[in-house]
Amino acid sequence: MRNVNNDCLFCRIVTGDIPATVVRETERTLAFRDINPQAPVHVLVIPKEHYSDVVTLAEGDPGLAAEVLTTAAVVAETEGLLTGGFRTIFNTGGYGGQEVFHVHAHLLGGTPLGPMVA
Ligand code: D5M
Repeated sequence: MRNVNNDCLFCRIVTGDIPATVVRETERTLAFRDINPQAPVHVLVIPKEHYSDVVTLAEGDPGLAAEVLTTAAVVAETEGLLTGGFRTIFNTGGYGGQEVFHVHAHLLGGTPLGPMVA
């Protein structure tokens, strides 16, 4: 596999070195529950390859960026979020509040989330 960073927490989840509650796996993506959920459903969707953020992913492999979104959409359906709606967020960089520098989509739902606030 290209682009693996052994110092990266989420790369180590992909390899199985660190456990996670996986809800969906495809050839190139992984979806697992956030360890610190901010909503009744809080799933992180990542590409298995290491890209630090959504910008490097979109530039480096736009097809893989689309696969991350497709996996998020399928998980939204399997988690029962399509009726009520849900939120998908990519935190990017310091001002964006990104703490883990392996790109991940937050998929949040299961309750009314209200308007976005900074
Ligand atoms: O979000 C990083 C997210 O990663 C944050 O919501 C906690 C979550 N996290 C951190 N460690 C783990 C493990 N081991 N399993 C599952 N979820 C985890 P950010 O957008 O970078 O601020």
